Amino acid sequence: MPLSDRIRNRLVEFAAAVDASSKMARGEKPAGKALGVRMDETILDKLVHSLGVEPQLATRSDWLTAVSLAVRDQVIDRWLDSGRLGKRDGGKQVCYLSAEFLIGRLLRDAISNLGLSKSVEAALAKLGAAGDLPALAELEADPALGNGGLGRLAACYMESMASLGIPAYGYGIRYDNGLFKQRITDGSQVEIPDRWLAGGSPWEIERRGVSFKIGFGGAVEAAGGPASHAAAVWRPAEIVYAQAYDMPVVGWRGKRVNTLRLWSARAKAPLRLDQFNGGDHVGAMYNKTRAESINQVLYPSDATAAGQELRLRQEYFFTAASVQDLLARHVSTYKDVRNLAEKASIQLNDTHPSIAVAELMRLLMDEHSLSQAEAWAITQKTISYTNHTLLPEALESWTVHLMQTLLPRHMQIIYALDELLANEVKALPGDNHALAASVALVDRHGDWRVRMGNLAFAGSHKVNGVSQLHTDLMKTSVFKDMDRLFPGRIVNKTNGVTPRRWLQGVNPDLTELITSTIGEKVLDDLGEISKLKPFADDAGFRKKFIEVKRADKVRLANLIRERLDVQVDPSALFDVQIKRIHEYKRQLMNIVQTVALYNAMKAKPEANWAPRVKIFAGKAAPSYFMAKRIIHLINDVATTVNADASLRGRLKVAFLPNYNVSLAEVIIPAADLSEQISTAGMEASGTGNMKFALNGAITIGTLDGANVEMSEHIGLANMMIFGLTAAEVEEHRKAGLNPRAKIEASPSLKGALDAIGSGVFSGGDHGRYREIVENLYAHDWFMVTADFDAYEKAQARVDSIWADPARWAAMAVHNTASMGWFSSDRAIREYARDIWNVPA
Ligand code: 26Q
Repeated sequence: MPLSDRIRNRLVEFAAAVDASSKMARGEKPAGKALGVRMDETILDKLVHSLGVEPQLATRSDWLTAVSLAVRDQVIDRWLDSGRLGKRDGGKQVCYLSAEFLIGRLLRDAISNLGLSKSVEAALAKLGAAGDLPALAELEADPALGNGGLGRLAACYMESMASLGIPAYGYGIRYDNGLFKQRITDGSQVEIPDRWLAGGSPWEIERRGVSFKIGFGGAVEAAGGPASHAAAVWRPAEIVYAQAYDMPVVGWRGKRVNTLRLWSARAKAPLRLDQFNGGDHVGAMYNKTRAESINQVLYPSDATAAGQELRLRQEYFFTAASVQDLLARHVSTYKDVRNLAEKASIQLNDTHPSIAVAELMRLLMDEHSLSQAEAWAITQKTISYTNHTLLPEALESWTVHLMQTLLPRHMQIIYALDELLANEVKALPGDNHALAASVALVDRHGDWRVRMGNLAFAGSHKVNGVSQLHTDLMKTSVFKDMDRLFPGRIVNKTNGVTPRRWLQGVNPDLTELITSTIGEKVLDDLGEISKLKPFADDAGFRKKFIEVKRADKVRLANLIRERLDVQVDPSALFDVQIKRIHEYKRQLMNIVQTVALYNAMKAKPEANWAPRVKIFAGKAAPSYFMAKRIIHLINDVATTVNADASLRGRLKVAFLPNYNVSLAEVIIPAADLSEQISTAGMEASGTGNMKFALNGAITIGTLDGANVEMSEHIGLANMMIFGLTAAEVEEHRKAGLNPRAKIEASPSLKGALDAIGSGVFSGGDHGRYREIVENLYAHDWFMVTADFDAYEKAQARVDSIWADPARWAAMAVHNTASMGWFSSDRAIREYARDIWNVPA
């Protein structure tokens, strides 16, 4: 049969199949055998008719696009069904507003959640495509629309909401460039733009009909009317359009497909033709460039006034578009805004979207004529806020001057809310001057700033931390006074991770071993994984577990060889620290301990050293000097250590460049030891810690963030917990430290710092690490010196357990088996029950 006939037949078949699958999703039975969608024919159809490519001439990237489009068809059927279902049953929807979504590659996730793996693999084999599914999936760009844990959490939560059948929209910015691409040149980080959209993405759909006007600047006029209806007319000086792009979020077993809606900025008049024809070809496109600068990059540097303005423009741009979109959809269904809180929940992922509080107030008062009191009640019932960090430098605030210039109406509303708050404080008994100053939305010291954390807090009915310890600390530190004023508002929702991506997706062999041992139910309920616990004592099971780990380590060893030209032995202990580079995460303590180990090996070359590979990956914020120096140090140590033949390969150091979701997916399954060594009290939760343990790594860590709860589930005997507690860190800081005395008392630490400071790793350059070493002697805010000996002892304990492979394997199995509670499904059920009031 000629190709065109085959395709025509196939389209007829396909139409029937679409109808059938729609019926299935509606709970009706499909007619006949129509569900047998022929994947091979669809892929071929896409290749020829969507890409216009002869199959014989198709490149690997053409095949990838064709497969993605074929899978996308199946996604879209369920997507449309989910939309119809949502409209029909009138349930509540969740809007998750986040500056970051670290969604990772989408093809494999969609295929696996829809149960299409077998049919796609068979189709590719039949078509003789240029590569099998894993090879093609590797070519997909990784949308790095985020920088760390907060962004990845948003992606895990979107997936869990779809998997639990919760109608949800994720709202964010369609950054043209993801977080920068990291190159390592001469040991140092170099940032280059990450043009993830350059090849187009089959996973986004531009919604031409969904676009909102976003105003900036200008003036506010009173609208008249009674004082209780304090409406106003805002006449912005500048308008930018927010254009919607939708990406599907496919739930497990295709239960629901939700929408990730990302906004892209469009100028009102992108080309001034008169100016262009007048010869000013660049100036004619000024509006376009200015508007589109909004969605160029994530977290543009705020070192300049222009940078700060851009950041606030970004935040308002995506928040206003999202809130307007929600209201437009709500009003079109219910014709009234008064029941908004019964039909929608807005979750603020940190303070970046917290201007939503003022924007929702503005829309309810100025566009929908509600009184301030009515609007405030609805706003607080609708919004809730998640805090992800207590670091003072990450608490957002904008000067009143900037807010006034860019968002004059919002500034008015913030002052009005500030007054409401002040009145609530006044109503309390006693002298509350200090309380009033600390809960105020506007900090009246110095240059007068709007505190975005207080705005988010005041505008929410629930405010949550992301681990028990973090939540407790919120109540005693940043939000101590807010907690007094609004007791009960702060709740804990310990983070979780999606097992679909972080177990099934990254570790199909381990998944197969687990399901063949305890059954398939674990795929629908990670809680079932505890049934694996008895198998920690089963030598036969342990052997298989170790075989899977070994294969994952071989894969990582190959990647290290390809990327770094460094040979590592897959039977060595893989000791891994991958995360953003930050002083509080203490990569420095890890690399100093590595140097101490190196010194010890050199001093006693004949001792029985257990082979180790120290693996690092992570990006430093472009303006973070110390973090960049730490990257340089790790790479310098790697160069020296890896070239030292006297070690006989027993110590290797690898810094893998450009850490992102895809890299994490290869590294995590291959880890033996997971480094979670933050200064206690500083890591809000951590989520990498959960992914590692789930994949059978043992944690070396402090009692920080969710490590605390992990230790409760896993048991202290099966983790390497060390170091100061959060309370002890606080005491030490109050009492003042003597890091010099600590260093002098620890020959191992002193030796390592001497080596680093004297240029052993920097070709004799004494200056390169001066700041790092001097800072440890002088301040050591992050307690590297205070915790160093305890860390070294914990590492020695690691070595002694590693020396007994059966014991190590039993611990590893036990770790995997203890992670059921850390599923994002559990976390989302808690949000649904305690914050959103939606069924899950
Ligand atoms: C704020 C103001 C000015 C400039 C930047 C920022 C800013 C940007 C990003 C503040 C915070 C972030 C990101 C924070 C983040 O990723 N936090 C992580 O969130 C995870 C999910 O809850 C936790 O597991 C991690 O512990 C926490 O570090």
